[in-house]
Amino acid sequence: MKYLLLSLVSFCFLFCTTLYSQTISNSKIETFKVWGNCGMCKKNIEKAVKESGSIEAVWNKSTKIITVTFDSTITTTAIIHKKIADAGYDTSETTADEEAYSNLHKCCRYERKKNE
Ligand SMILES: [Cu+2]
Repeated sequence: MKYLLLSLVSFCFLFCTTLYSQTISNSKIETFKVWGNCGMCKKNIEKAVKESGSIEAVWNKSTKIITVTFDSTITTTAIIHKKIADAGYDTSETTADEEAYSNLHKCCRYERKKNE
Protein backbone atom coordinates (compact mmCIF):
# COMPACT_ATOMS: atom_id res chain seq x y z
CA MET A 1 0.00 0.00 0.00
CA LYS A 2 2.80 2.35 0.89
CA TYR A 3 4.55 1.48 -2.35
CA LEU A 4 1.43 2.16 -4.38
CA LEU A 5 0.99 5.54 -2.80
CA LEU A 6 4.59 6.41 -3.43
CA SER A 7 4.41 5.51 -7.10
CA LEU A 8 1.18 7.43 -7.43
CA VAL A 9 2.77 10.50 -5.90
CA SER A 10 5.87 10.27 -8.08
CA PHE A 11 3.77 9.76 -11.19
CA CYS A 12 1.71 12.80 -10.33
CA PHE A 13 4.85 14.79 -9.70
CA LEU A 14 6.35 13.80 -13.02
CA PHE A 15 3.17 14.54 -14.88
CA CYS A 16 2.80 17.96 -13.28
CA THR A 17 6.38 19.02 -13.93
CA THR A 18 6.15 17.99 -17.57
CA LEU A 19 2.97 19.97 -17.98
CA TYR A 20 4.49 22.92 -16.17
CA SER A 21 7.67 23.02 -18.21
CA GLN A 22 5.57 22.88 -21.38
CA THR A 23 3.51 25.87 -20.43
CA ILE A 24 6.37 28.07 -19.29
CA SER A 25 8.66 27.26 -22.15
CA ASN A 26 7.43 27.11 -25.73
CA SER A 27 10.93 27.20 -27.07
CA LYS A 28 11.59 25.31 -30.26
CA ILE A 29 14.74 24.54 -32.17
CA GLU A 30 14.71 24.46 -35.97
CA THR A 31 17.52 23.86 -38.42
CA PHE A 32 17.41 24.68 -42.12
CA LYS A 33 19.64 25.84 -44.95
CA VAL A 34 20.44 29.49 -45.67
CA TRP A 35 22.51 30.42 -48.72
CA GLY A 36 25.49 32.69 -48.00
CA ASN A 37 29.26 33.14 -48.26
CA CYS A 38 31.27 34.70 -45.55
CA GLY A 39 31.53 35.97 -42.00
CA MET A 40 29.67 39.11 -42.97
CA CYS A 41 26.79 36.97 -44.25
CA LYS A 42 26.84 35.15 -40.94
CA LYS A 43 26.42 38.43 -39.09
CA ASN A 44 23.62 39.60 -41.40
CA ILE A 45 21.74 36.31 -41.27
CA GLU A 46 21.98 35.92 -37.52
CA LYS A 47 20.97 39.57 -37.01
CA ALA A 48 17.93 39.10 -39.26
CA VAL A 49 16.86 36.03 -37.32
CA LYS A 50 17.21 37.82 -34.00
CA GLU A 51 15.07 40.66 -35.36
CA SER A 52 12.32 38.13 -35.95
CA GLY A 53 12.08 37.68 -32.17
CA SER A 54 14.17 34.53 -31.95
CA ILE A 55 16.18 33.72 -28.88
CA GLU A 56 19.27 32.44 -30.59
CA ALA A 57 20.63 31.92 -34.09
CA VAL A 58 23.83 30.24 -35.18
CA TRP A 59 24.69 29.93 -38.87
CA ASN A 60 27.45 27.63 -39.99
CA LYS A 61 29.44 29.12 -42.88
CA SER A 62 30.66 25.80 -44.27
CA THR A 63 27.50 23.72 -43.96
CA LYS A 64 25.14 26.73 -44.58
CA ILE A 65 22.90 25.35 -41.89
CA ILE A 66 21.31 27.63 -39.35
CA THR A 67 20.11 26.55 -35.93
CA VAL A 68 17.41 28.79 -34.56
CA THR A 69 16.02 28.74 -31.06
CA PHE A 70 12.73 30.58 -30.72
CA ASP A 71 9.62 30.88 -28.61
CA SER A 72 6.67 29.67 -30.66
CA THR A 73 4.36 32.14 -28.92
CA ILE A 74 6.54 35.05 -30.06
CA THR A 75 7.57 34.15 -33.58
CA THR A 76 7.09 31.48 -36.25
CA THR A 77 9.32 29.77 -38.78
CA ALA A 78 7.46 31.65 -41.53
CA ILE A 79 8.46 34.98 -39.98
CA ILE A 80 12.04 33.82 -39.53
CA HIS A 81 12.34 32.74 -43.18
CA LYS A 82 10.79 36.01 -44.32
CA LYS A 83 13.25 38.08 -42.25
CA ILE A 84 16.22 36.24 -43.72
CA ALA A 85 14.87 36.72 -47.25
CA ASP A 86 14.33 40.43 -46.53
CA ALA A 87 18.02 40.64 -45.60
CA GLY A 88 18.84 39.26 -49.06
CA TYR A 89 19.44 35.60 -48.36
CA ASP A 90 17.73 32.56 -49.83
CA THR A 91 16.53 29.90 -47.41
CA SER A 92 15.24 26.39 -47.93
CA GLU A 93 11.69 27.83 -47.80
CA THR A 94 11.96 31.31 -49.30
CA THR A 95 13.85 33.11 -52.01
CA ALA A 96 15.08 36.66 -51.51
CA ASP A 97 13.90 39.18 -54.09
CA GLU A 98 16.35 40.68 -56.60
CA GLU A 99 16.42 44.04 -54.86
CA ALA A 100 17.32 42.64 -51.45
CA TYR A 101 19.98 40.48 -53.05
CA SER A 102 21.52 43.38 -54.97
CA ASN A 103 21.77 45.38 -51.74
CA LEU A 104 24.26 42.85 -50.39
CA HIS A 105 27.92 43.70 -50.20
CA LYS A 106 29.91 42.50 -53.23
CA CYS A 107 31.66 39.75 -51.32
CA CYS A 108 28.32 38.51 -50.01
CA ARG A 109 26.72 37.91 -53.43
CA TYR A 110 26.51 34.20 -52.99
CA GLU A 111 25.53 31.83 -55.75
CA ARG A 112 21.72 31.92 -55.79
CA LYS A 113 19.56 29.02 -54.90
CA LYS A 114 18.51 27.12 -57.99
CA ASN A 115 14.77 27.03 -58.47
CA GLU A 116 13.62 23.47 -58.56
CU1 LIG B 1 29.09 37.66 -46.93
